[in-house]
Amino acid sequence: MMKKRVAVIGAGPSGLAQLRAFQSAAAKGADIPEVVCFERQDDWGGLWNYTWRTGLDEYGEPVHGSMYRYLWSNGPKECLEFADYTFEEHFGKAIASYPPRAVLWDYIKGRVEKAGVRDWIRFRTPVRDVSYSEETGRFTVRSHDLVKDHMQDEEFDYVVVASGHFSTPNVPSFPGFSHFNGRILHAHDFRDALEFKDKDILIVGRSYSAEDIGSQCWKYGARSVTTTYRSRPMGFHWPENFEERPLLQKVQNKTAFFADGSTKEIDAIILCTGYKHHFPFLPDDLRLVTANRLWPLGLYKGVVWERNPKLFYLGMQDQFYTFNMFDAQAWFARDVMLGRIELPSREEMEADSAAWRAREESLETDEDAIWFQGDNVKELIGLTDYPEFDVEGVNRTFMEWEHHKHEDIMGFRNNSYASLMTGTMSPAHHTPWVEAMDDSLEAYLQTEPARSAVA
Ligand code: FAD
Ligand code: NA7
Repeated sequence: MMKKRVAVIGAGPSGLAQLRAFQSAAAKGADIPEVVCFERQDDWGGLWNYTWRTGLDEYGEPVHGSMYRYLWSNGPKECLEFADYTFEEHFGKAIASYPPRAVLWDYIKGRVEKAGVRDWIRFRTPVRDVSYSEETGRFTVRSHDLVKDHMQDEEFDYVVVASGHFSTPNVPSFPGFSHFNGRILHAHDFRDALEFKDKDILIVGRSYSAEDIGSQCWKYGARSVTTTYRSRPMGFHWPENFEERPLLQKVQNKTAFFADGSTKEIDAIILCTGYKHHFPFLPDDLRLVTANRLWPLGLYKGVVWERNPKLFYLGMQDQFYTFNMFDAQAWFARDVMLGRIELPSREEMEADSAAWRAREESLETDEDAIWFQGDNVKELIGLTDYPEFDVEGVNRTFMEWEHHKHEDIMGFRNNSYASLMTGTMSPAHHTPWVEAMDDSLEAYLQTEPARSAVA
């Protein structure tokens, strides 16, 4: 019999979880399909693979990266730790709880380097089109080797979409934007807070990007940060030159007008208005259409495309949980593909999803949302051989994180938590976050603060 073939689209944390899931089954003696992972960028790690580029890349492809310099984890690393590859294993010691981007990228890479799956990935090869044939029961995947500038069609038995959903910006416009005398950009194109030093900046939005980019600009010396919300304020205890205002109505020259009648002079506007699920390579009947929410409809257990259960999506939910949730999903998808897990009928899958959706709609607080996502992760892990871990302990760590943010928004990253995988308490970081300007891996891992080269 011909070996089955699996296409994985994207080599970010989700796609890499899928590769690791198959490799770990093979290491335990399972006969696994041929796995081909297509990746548009020239390296792995998805959003964690930082690029200075914005707009189009050197091949004319949309730049995937939305991460920026000096980005530090916005949640405790203890909540995203892989159960099969701990931080202590990777770094050879316990490290502090809110690592900068380069440290997390290194950790993500460490597991897949150890697994030896880099050969499964075709870098610089975006997927252009996926179609399914009822006749053959297989998918045709069209990919574009950018380096050779060559398009190729190949057949696969399964397709796993792991292309991320924080890359195609949602970009509203406001009256007066086309005549504004300053820079307007979306968070997707934000790279370096120093650009806004000594400037009065306006941030549109009230979610993670607004909070973190606002905090970054403040940390790196913006004169003032004003955020504007359409639903409700973030409500943290902001420093003096950081404030929240109701929704922006218009800008005129350099003046911003808000819904409460107030105005503010501003130099630049950063739209932290979220992202769109964007799958230009998928036809209507295979394409997930959803807002950024905890339970998109159409995905059994959050993973299997109910309308064609040979198609899987990883990481498509709004995320409290990240890396270990992608693992839970990838192990589940793997076991469906290996025939270890039998799927119920489409009606039963839809009914199961409808029940999750009903619960999602009843969630009131972030705490409820965290328990909800935790329950999904726990259920998935129970169905596969992914190492069991204390999901409720992770939920509780998220609760502490929320509490620490409300206590001190510019200081929450100075806290430490215990690993739920090893039980080890993480050390405090050597430098408070507001003073830690060097975000390199080397600076983070040293045990003492760096001595300044200049007196
Ligand atoms: P991505 O990381 O987006 O990776 C998707 C990959 O698919 C990319 O490499 C891309 O090039 C590739 N791809 C896309 N389309 C194609 C195609 N057509 N063909 C081939 N390849 C394709 N999470 C945390 O846990 N902690 C944080 O601190 C944190 N901070 C964040 C900060 C920002 C600014 C953003 C945007 C997100 C942050 N996240 C954070 C959440 C982030 O979504 C996850 O950590 C994680 O990167 C998601 O992994 P993914 O593999 O699903 O998607
Ligand atoms: P999110 O979490 O999807 O949030 C999008 C925000 O944008 C949210 O506050 C929205 O307001 C706001 N928004 C969207 N459209 C508008 C308009 N037209 N006017 C005003 N405000 C608007 O995206 P983020 O980028 O913050 O976070 C994504 C990921 O990046 C996240 O996982 C992090 O880890 C990093 P609302 O709240 O609906 O009032």
